[in-house]
Amino acid sequence: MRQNYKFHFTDGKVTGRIFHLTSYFKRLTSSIIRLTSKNLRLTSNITLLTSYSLLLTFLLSSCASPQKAVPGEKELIVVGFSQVGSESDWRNANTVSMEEAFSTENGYRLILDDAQQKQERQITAIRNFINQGVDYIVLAPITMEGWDTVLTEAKTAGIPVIIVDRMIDTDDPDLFTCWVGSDTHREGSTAAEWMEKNLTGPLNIVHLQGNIGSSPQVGRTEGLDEGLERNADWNLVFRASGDFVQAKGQELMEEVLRKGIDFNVIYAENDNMAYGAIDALKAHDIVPGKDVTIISFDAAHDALKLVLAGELNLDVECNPLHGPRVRALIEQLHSGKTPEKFTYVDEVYFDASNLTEHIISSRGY
Ligand code: GYE
Repeated sequence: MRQNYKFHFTDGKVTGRIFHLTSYFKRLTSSIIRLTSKNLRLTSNITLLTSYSLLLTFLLSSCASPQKAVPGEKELIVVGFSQVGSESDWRNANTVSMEEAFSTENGYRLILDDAQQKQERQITAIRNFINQGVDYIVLAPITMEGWDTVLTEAKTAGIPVIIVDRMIDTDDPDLFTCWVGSDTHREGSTAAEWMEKNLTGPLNIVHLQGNIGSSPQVGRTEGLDEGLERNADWNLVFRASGDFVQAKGQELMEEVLRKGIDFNVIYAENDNMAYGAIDALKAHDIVPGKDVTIISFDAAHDALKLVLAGELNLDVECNPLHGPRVRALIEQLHSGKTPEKFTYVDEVYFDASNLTEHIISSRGY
């Protein structure tokens, strides 16, 4: 098109043949035509320039953000996941599950942020996800309180938020789209009911708590507290937080032993703190599972082996394999459906009466 214009209007013969007028008019006409011709050339040059810059912009943008799909390629769904940290085996299994579920092969780009056990870092991570314009935000909240401001920002930006694993406490349920995780209060009640059925009092209980204010800590502590209320011969002899961390569980148990506290039950709010407590007991020639009843939560492979070995008496399941569950929720949202607001994972418990090698090897964590 551009070349045709050029040819037509710069051809003097065409101009001469059309206009047989006085020389004045001829000059006037040819000036007009020259002007028109210049304009058209200018226009065509602008068109050329625009095309070049469009091409350049396209090339530059495809270099700067390789994650963007090229025409014909399926666009990746971008998910920003704010993870609590790596405090336990449970947490690490959870991270792997999320990474596997949100792989590139599955059509996702996962931006994983490890908050290293700090709520401020989770809040910063969420703000970064908002600035990056991710498609979905997934949050495993370290504690229950303190999310309203940042989740309002996500809502204003129109980004759906899926809460996973732990629960948040908010007056506005519209601040998140949906939640999936465990009923940790139920887990605590399961443990307390098991103690009522299987142990004879008096019970002197050492209670190792998870990080204070997290929903698994709150739920599992409530379950025990209700058991304490129901049973006059249960005594709480020590209670402190080991933040779900093995080394801290061990330190707390050493403190109990150093102080000479009399106890016959350890209620550890996760497997890693139970491992730490068991190490401390063994170092003092106390036989775990026999001299002391040990109760734990999570039911990871290593802990279940301890149940089979008789060193751990009860392990209440808490399933960390949330990746496929969160992905299923996002798939529903992506196809315009409204998922259930709350999805609770079914969980069981393991003790010497129901556990086998086969069960351990068939489990995914
Ligand atoms: O029990 C513990 C982890 O939030 C349910 O966090 C999870 C808990 C789990 O560190 O091991």
